[in-house]
Amino acid sequence: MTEHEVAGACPLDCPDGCAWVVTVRDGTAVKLRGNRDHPFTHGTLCVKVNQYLEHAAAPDRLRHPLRRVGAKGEGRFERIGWDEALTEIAERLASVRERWGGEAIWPYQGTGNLGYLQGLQGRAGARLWNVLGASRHEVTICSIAGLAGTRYATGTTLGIDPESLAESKLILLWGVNTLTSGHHLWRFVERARARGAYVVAVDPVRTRTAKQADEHVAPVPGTDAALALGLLNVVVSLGREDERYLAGNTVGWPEFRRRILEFTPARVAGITGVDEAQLVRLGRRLAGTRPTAIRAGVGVQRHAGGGEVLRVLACVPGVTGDWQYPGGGLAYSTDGYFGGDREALARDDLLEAPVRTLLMTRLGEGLLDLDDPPVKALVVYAANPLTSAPGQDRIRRGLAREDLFTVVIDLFQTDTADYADIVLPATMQTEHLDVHDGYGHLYVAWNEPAVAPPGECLSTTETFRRLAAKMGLTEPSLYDSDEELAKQLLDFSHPSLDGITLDGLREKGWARLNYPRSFVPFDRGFPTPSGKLEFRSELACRDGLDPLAGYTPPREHGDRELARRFPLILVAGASHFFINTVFANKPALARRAGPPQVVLHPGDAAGRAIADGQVVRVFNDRGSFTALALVDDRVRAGVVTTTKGHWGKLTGGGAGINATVAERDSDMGGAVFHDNRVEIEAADPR
Ligand SMILES: Nc1nc2c(c(=O)[nH]1)N[C@H]1C(S)=C(S)[C@@H](COP(=O)(O)OP(=O)(O)OC[C@H]3O[C@@H](n4cnc5c(=O)[nH]c(N)nc54)[C@H](O)[C@@H]3O)O[C@H]1N2
Ligand SMILES: Nc1nc2c(c(=O)[nH]1)N[C@H]1C(S)=C(S)[C@@H](COP(=O)(O)OP(=O)(O)OC[C@H]3O[C@@H](n4cnc5c(=O)[nH]c(N)nc54)[C@H](O)[C@@H]3O)O[C@H]1N2
Ligand code: SF4
Ligand SMILES: [Mo]
Repeated sequence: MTEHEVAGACPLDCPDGCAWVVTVRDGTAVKLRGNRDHPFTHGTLCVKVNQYLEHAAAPDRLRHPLRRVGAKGEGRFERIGWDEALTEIAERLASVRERWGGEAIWPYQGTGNLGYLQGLQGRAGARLWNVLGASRHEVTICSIAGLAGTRYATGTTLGIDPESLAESKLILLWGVNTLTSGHHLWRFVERARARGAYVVAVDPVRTRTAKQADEHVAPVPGTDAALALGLLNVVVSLGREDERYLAGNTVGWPEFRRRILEFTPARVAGITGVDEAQLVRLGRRLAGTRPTAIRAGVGVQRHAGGGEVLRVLACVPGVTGDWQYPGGGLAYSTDGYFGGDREALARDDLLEAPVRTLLMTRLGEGLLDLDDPPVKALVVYAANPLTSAPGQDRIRRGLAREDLFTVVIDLFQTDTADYADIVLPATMQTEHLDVHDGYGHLYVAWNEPAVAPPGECLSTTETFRRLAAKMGLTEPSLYDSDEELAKQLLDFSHPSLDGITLDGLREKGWARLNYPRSFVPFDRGFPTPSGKLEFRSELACRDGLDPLAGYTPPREHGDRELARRFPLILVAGASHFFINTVFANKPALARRAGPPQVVLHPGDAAGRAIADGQVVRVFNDRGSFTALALVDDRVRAGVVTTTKGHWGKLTGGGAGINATVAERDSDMGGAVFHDNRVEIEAADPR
């Protein structure tokens, strides 16, 4: 018997970017645990990834290429060889390109793997798509409105090191369900608490996280910017703005101050539904507590005014002066602290001419409404858009198009894969090489392959190398090995990698990026055009937005006619047991998650004669899905909640939450998952 340990990292779309250690016995991975030495992972993974090895060995794992034999969506496939599969894909892509041009190909990459080589961070496959002149795919599904919003204010998407929350005295967990969606941060929250910090959860739902906070503030969805301006109103009324910081470090304060004064506590209570006394109390706490940190999640920016929310939240520490203290400021994303050379991987210089950009959240539109050229070939990888993207009914119609050639590269036969012409089996993280950072911490990780892939699974890099060869492409960089790619990415001359070596990283599995332990990101100014925090932004003005940070109401919330027909606002965040749609087919986790549920306030349930545990239909003009009613006051009247992730084909009926979500952008792009009015009725008992 031989046994050894291999260092790796979790590839999933999670801020925690855990470093792990795999125990391999006689060529089989037998144990997976969090890396104990890693300051953020700290020896633990999560309820989902604790089952990763079982998931990798699951009987329903894709192990061979498949060709569809039934109708699109029916799910009937036959096994074929790699050579046959790649020959067919190469021929179809070539003929689409010849007849319609490269832009008729849509490479639709999702968030299933965040790796720089195999996944999203390095835009795996981009070299091939650039050589073919395919449409550019923009990943608008997750966080981009918030990233754009912070950028107008601070000039960057980077905020504070989340670990510095340990030094905070007031922590506002704003639209983030930390204990479910990235629980490793909680240790730092608890550390701050042990030193007297006060923790507030701002969420329309009393989540697992809100229950553990010292206080829960529950605004009506989409009204957070008004809430933040209301809190600042209290700060300013008390004269507790940091005048010295404002004078030296910000632009547009007099105008922003006037705007803040418009958001009186009484008015804000009316907009947000938050009790005026609670708002004033929290405003006073904010006025008197330094440092205050805001940890914002993606939930706050999935509304018509979502970008503005993050813009205002980035302005709050400018008014209080918190940006100058360790443990003060805003943490939204750390993506970008790692100075790896992404461009060296994606090689956009290989594009012969500019191409159009297609948005991940507009798949229905792309498949149904687009011409010049229409999308004729769709290559979906590490994505399950039929379940995860807005406008499910339209996506389904688009995927069913007989003239569309669809390839799905995945680990499992997902809802989306049922519509593929060819399905290709991908490797999982223990089976391929990769490099990772995290969007909730400042570490880089190396993932060494630990075991051989099952069946005929191939890594994403290898799949694209073989496809390029089949297509007879001569661009040499299409054939770079994984190790060469890793070296191109890891440009050790970048200051963030100072002191890190390839051998060191590979040996230990992770390294802290070269930033001090406790640091203030903008102590030498902000990377805005003015070099200061911009309450007023010329760039925003140029982009057709309000030059001044402010409040944009959610679109469906305020629509009276819509409110009459669809009185309930639906928010659907992370499930504790799945990550997006990953693990929803894992029996042990699916059992723990239970069937899709929708939580209604007792008043809303009574008014509709809906009992706890009853099967209900959730619907609007766009579509419907069924779920079990859970009657509970964790939501206020008028707000209902469910979780994302369930596969339609496993939970009956085929439809999910995104059947009700509009294919519409927020103010700064990205989906409006929670700006969604619905009605609920008891499902037909027959
Ligand atoms: N277990 C698990 N972990 C995950 C994921 C998962 O699916 N499951 N998904 C991963 C991914 S892809 C991401 S992007 C992150 C996301 O992690 P989070 O940022 O935590 O995102 P969500 O759970 O989508 O939403 C967070 C909270 O926002 C609330 N919310 C909705 N609308 C509003 C609003 O208008 N205002 C306020 N204040 N709150 C609002 C929701 O009720 C929810 O509790 O988590 C990652 N981690
Ligand atoms: N209603 C509603 N919808 C939402 C959200 C919400 O809050 N509410 N959240 C949104 C968010 S935050 C996100 S990020 C998106 C996610 O949407 P998507 O990016 O479509 O992610 P998933 O649906 O999880 O699909 C990921 C797929 O990748 C596969 N996979 C994993 N690793 C690999 C690999 O190495 N190679 C290949 N080829 N495949 C792999 C998995 O098996 C899975 O099928 O969903 C969004 N959808
Ligand atoms: S999903 Fe998140 S918490 Fe779980 S192992 Fe992966 S990075 Fe860690
Ligand atoms: Mo996400």
